[in-house]
Amino acid sequence: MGLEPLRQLALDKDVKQSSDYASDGGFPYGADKAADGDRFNFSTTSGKDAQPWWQVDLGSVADLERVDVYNRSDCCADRTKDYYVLVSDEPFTGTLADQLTKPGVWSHHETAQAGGPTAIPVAAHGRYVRVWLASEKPVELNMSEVEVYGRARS
Ligand SMILES: [Ca+2]
Repeated sequence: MGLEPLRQLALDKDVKQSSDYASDGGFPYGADKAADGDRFNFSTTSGKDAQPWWQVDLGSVADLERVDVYNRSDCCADRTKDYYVLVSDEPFTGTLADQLTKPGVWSHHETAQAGGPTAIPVAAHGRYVRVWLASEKPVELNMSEVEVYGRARS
């Protein structure tokens, strides 16, 4: 039995974010914009919540190797810094602090501003991947894409 191939598992999967940025003329900055394969659009939270987050449900548990976080590239990249990437088999519940002490939750803290991309090595299995800003002050979380590389379990 060989290894399953390494794939980008987040594309077009179920996503959500802690809040949505309201704008005139429709809603162009939904959570789906960070998992649609287009690095020129972006997702944005409302800017009114502290510790905003974005997450993807991969649909099933996979063995993960890397998460690539692509920051928004046209503006406002300084918002996406000092963040955690979390991986879990189970849905996330509670606060960021709760998750960081919860058994079975893998986490990585990245202090630097996200790049294009920032590649985060992951050594964990999981179904849910969340990017969570640590900021206690309300701020927008904006990202152009989050790519999750791993191997499906056969
Ligand atoms: Ca995108």
